[in-house]
Amino acid sequence: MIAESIATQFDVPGRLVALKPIGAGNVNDTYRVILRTTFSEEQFILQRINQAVFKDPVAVMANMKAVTDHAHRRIEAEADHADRIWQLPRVIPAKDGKDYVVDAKGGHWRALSMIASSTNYEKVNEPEHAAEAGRVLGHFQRIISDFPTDGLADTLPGFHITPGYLASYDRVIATPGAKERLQTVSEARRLGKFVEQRRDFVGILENALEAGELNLRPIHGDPKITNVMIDNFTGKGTAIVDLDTVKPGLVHYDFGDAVRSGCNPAGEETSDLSEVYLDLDLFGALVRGYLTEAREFLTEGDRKYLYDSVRLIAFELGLRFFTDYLAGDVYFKINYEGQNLNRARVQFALCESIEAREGKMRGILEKHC
Ligand code: GN1
Ligand code: MG
Repeated sequence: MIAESIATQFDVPGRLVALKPIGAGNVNDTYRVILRTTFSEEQFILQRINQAVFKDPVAVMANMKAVTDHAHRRIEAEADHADRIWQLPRVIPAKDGKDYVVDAKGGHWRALSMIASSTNYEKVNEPEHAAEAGRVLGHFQRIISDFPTDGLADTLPGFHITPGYLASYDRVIATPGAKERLQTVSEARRLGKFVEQRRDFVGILENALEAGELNLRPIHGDPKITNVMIDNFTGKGTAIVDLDTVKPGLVHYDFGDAVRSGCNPAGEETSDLSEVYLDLDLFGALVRGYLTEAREFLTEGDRKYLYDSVRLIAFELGLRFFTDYLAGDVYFKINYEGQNLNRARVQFALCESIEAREGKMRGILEKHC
C-alpha cells in the first residue's frame, strides 16, 4: 500500500506497526501512523494533500511551516503566564530534509505531530465546549497576528470570497447536468430560490475590505469545531489543527466559521432540519471565549462586521455544497448520493436561523466587545 511506503520516509524513529485511515475531513486523505522501538511508541498524522483543491502543495507546506514555527515561538515565550499548555501540530521533516514526500504519481504527503491526550468533536452541546472553541480560535489568531501577510502565499485563491462562489454557482447552473438536477429535484429548486433572495448580501465583507474598513491578516481558514482539540484531562481547548488553509484573509471568515460550526448543536451532517438552529447560549459562550483573546487585536471596524460574518459564512458554505451537488460532487468527498445537497440544506437552514436571531446576536456581541 502506497501510504505505508510513504510513512517510513519521514524522520521518525521506530518500525511501522500500523496505519489507520482517519475518516475526518472533506478534502484530504488522513491516516494515523504508529511506529515502535523496543522501549517506545511514536505516532504521527500522515496526510495526502488533495491536489485537485490545493494546486501548489509545496506552497501549502511553506505557509504551514513558517506559521507554525512562528506560533511555537510565541507559545514558548508566553508559556510561563499561560493558564494551560497550548499545543499546535509540528511539521515533521522527511528523511531528505524536505517538509513533504512526493509519491510516484506526483502526490504530496506530509507528516504532522499528534496533539497529546486530546479529542475533537463533531458537535457542540455544552456552552463550555463552545467557549473553548472560541478561545482556541482567538488564541491562534492572536499569536499569528504579528506574522506578516506578505510572508504567506495565497494557496487557495478565491477561498472565502463569497462573490466568487456566487459566480461559480451561476456558471454551474447554466450547465446541462445542473439544469437536470434542478428540474427533477424539488429540494434543489427550493435551495435555488434561497440563493436568489440573498444575492445582494454576498459582497458585504469584500466591500468592507475594499472600502478600507477591514484588513487582511493571517487566518486559519477552517476553524470548524472538528478542528478544535479539547484536552482529555482538563476539558480545556489545547490546539487547533488542519492548518492547510492558513493564508491571508479576514479574521471574520474564521469567526463566522467557528460560530456556524460551534453553535449549531445538530452538526453538519444531520438530515433532520428541525434540529438545526443557532443556539444563543452556545453563541454567547463562544463569543466570550473568543474575545478573551481577540479583544486585543480587533479594531472598531472588525467588531462591526462580526454578526454579518456568521450569517455570511453559513450561507457561503451552503452555497459551496449546493454548487458542488449541482456540479456532480467534484470538490467535497461524499459517502452517499445527495450528501452535498443535504449539507447545503443544513447550512441554509442555519443561515435562516441566524437571520431570525440577528437582534439577539448583535446584543450578545455588544455586551462582550
Ligand atoms: C472542508 O476538509 P475539511 O473538512 O477540513 C473545506 C472547508 C469547509 C469544510 C466543511 C479546503 O474542510 O472550507 O468549511 O470542509 N476545506 C476546503 O466541513 O475547502
Ligand atoms: Mg480543512
